This record gives sequence, C-alpha cells and structure tokens, in this order.
Amino acid sequence: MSNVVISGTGLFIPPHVITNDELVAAFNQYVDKFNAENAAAIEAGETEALSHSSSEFIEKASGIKARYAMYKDGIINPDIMHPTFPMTREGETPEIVQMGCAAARDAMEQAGKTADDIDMVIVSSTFRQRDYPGMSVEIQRDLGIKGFAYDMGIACSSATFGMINAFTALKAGTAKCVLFVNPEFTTPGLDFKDRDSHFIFGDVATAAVMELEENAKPENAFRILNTKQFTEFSDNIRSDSSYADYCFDEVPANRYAFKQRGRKVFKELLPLIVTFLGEQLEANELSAEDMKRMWLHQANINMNNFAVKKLLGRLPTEEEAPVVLDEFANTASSGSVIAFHKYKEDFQSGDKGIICSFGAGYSIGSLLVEKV
Ligand code: CO8
Repeated sequence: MSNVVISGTGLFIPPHVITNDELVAAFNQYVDKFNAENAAAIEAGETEALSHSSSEFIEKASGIKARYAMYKDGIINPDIMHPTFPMTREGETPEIVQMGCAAARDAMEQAGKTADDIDMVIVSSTFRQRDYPGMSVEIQRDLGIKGFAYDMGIACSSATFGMINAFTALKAGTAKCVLFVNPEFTTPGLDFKDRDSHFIFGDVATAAVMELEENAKPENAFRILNTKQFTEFSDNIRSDSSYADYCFDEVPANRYAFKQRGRKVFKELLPLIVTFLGEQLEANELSAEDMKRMWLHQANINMNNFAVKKLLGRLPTEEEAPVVLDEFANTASSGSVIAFHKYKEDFQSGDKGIICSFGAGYSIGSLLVEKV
C-alpha cells in the first residue's frame, strides 16, 4: 500500500503581537478600577477584591512571553477586555476562513500543489464562527478546490486528529490529495478578566498538504510511519457555551470562556502522555533517542520538559523539543504543527520525529514521521 506523506506545511501569523507586559498592564488597570468601584462592598466582605496579574508569574508558570492576535485594541483596553471586530454578515468572510486560506496557500506553495491537485479539504479547529454551512466548504470555494470538504474538531487535538483523518482517507483511497487546514481564532474564547487564564492563548492558523508519496515532491515530504489517538473524558478544561443559550433565562457572562483546573490538568495529563508516547515508540520498535525531534503541543514549557525528561531520562535540547509557545502562547491545537512547520528543514532522509498534541477532552494525538 502506498505511503502517505505530509508534503508541505503552512503558517498564518496574525497582524498583532501582545506582550505579557501589555496584557498585564491592561489587566491590572481593570483590577484597580474594579476594586475602587467596589471598595465599599469589598470592605464589607460582600465582594472579593481582585488581585494583580504579573508577567513574571506568566513566564515562569507557562513559558509564554507573547501571543499574536487578530484584533488587539479591545483586549488591551481595560474598559473593554475582549477583541472587538465587526460581526460577519451574509456574504462576508469570517476571520477563521481568511486565516485558514492564508495558511493553506502557504502549505500548497511549499508542496508545489494547485487547487486542481486537491480533492478533499479538512478544516479541524477548536472553534467554528458559525454552525453551518461549514468553514471548510467556504475555504474550499475560496481556494477553487473541487471534491469535498468537512469541518471537525476536538479542541487541543484538533490538528493532529485532523491530520490523522487525512492520513486515513488517503490510505482508504477516499482522497488523492488532502488539504488540512487548522485556523485557531482563540482570543474571542478567552475571558481576559480572568487572572488564571487571561494570558494563555493566541491566534494562529496552520495547514498541511497530505498525499500519496509517489505523487509528492520529496524536498519537504515527511512519510507518516504511524498514528495514534487517545481520549478520556474530563471536564477539567471546558467551555460551556451552546447554540441553545438563548433559550435560558440567565446565562453567566463568561459562560463562553475557556476554563480549566490547570494544576489538575497538569497532574492528570502528564502520566497519560508519557505512557501514550512510550507505548507508541515501543510498538514501532523505536525509542525516544531515535527521535531527532519531538514537535510537541505548546501549552506549558514545564509540562513538555517533564514529559520528555521521563522519556529520554534527561531534559531535551531546543533542537530535540523546540519551543514556540514563548512567541505564540498556547494556540489551542496548532502548537505542534507550528513547531513542525518552523523546525523541519534540517531533516535528512531517514531522520524521524513525532508530532504530538494533548489537552482538552482529554485527548492525545500523534503522528510518527520520517523524512523522505
Ligand atoms: N499572575 C500572578 N499570579 C497568578 C496568576 C497571574 N496571572 N494566576 C494565578 N496566579 C497565582 C495563583 O493565585 C496561585 O497563588 P497561591 O499559590 O497564592 O494560591 C499561584 O499563582 C499558583 O497558581 P496555579 O497553581 O494556578 O499556577 P500553576 O503553576 O499551576 O500554573 C498554569 C498555571 C500555567 C495554567 C498551569 O497550571 C498549566 O499550564 N497547566 C496545564 C494546562 C494545560 O496544559 N492545559 C491545556 C490547555 S487547553 C488547550 O491547549 C486547548 C483548549 C481549547 C482552547 C480554548 C481557547 C480559548
């Protein structure tokens, strides 16, 4: 049976950078204003005073130094504290589609493919900007691709699960050349007034062209040797918003927002990740030392270091487990694909690596790859 390869990857970087200092300055101004306006209630013990955030905490606890955003002004305005942008009306193109198309064009160029070569589009991401028609079908239309398209998503593992769906379709013969698109417009899904999470996410889009090895240009191609997926229900990372929210008399203001029990996630996910990767490598008669690189999910630098240390018996070098979350923050499911896109050019034929995501669900997905 033919091998499946990733023959090109693409990245769209949003226009605005927000540093920790800028984010924290806005947050702390918001806190001071809230505490001043509620001074009497705080004094009477009826309302809890809010605490300042700090850049030092953010960098030490997560490794994040900055993030990209599609819209910056509202996020760093202490009177607004969320992205502000025009509502998409009928006939207009939602941000997710614009972001996805930009990353897709980049991936198609790297793979040397035109719209005519592609017969399937998978858009896999945490959010959809409308329920239907599918973002994927709009991206398909805007890029001039025939065949068919569909949306899917499983939060943190949307990217790896989407690529694995593409792999499966190619193996099954359902498609000859798949465009995988992964736009993560996360900032509207974040409560920028919440000290525990206001710093975590950034916007980005990634994409990849996947096809049969015999049809691909070898220069940028990575053969997929093995895929593995795992899910186990946990609501420690959640958003509760629903299309049915308008049916309820009262909907909490931040019901849409990302919420997590970060410490619990850290403790519960880590052993699952270590076991998952250890078993995948063993099943393929490989060890962590055989991996030139691990392109890991980018949620927390301490978590990645801990996981790789368990596998390698020592901390990884920058080359072995590259970090992009310092620049991009957590980008929901895109982190491992950003890392793969940015850090794969030095691979020689036969070099191996692993693309792995983990997080909400819980979910873990990984692709073991080898340079063609
Ligand atoms: N500034 C200063 N201090 C703070 C801040 C802040 N911003 N926030 C918390 N603190 C304080 C706390 O109050 C606490 O104080 P005290 O000790 O006095 O109680 C202290 O700092 C320590 O707090 P934590 O225990 O919460 O801090 P941690 O060291 O655990 O770090 C992290 C918090 C960074 C959140 C960490 O727990 C973590 O990264 N955990 C793993 C999380 C993870 O991997 N999650 C998966 C992410 S989900 C995902 O990738 C996609 C989901 C879908 C996308 C949705 C897009 C919007």
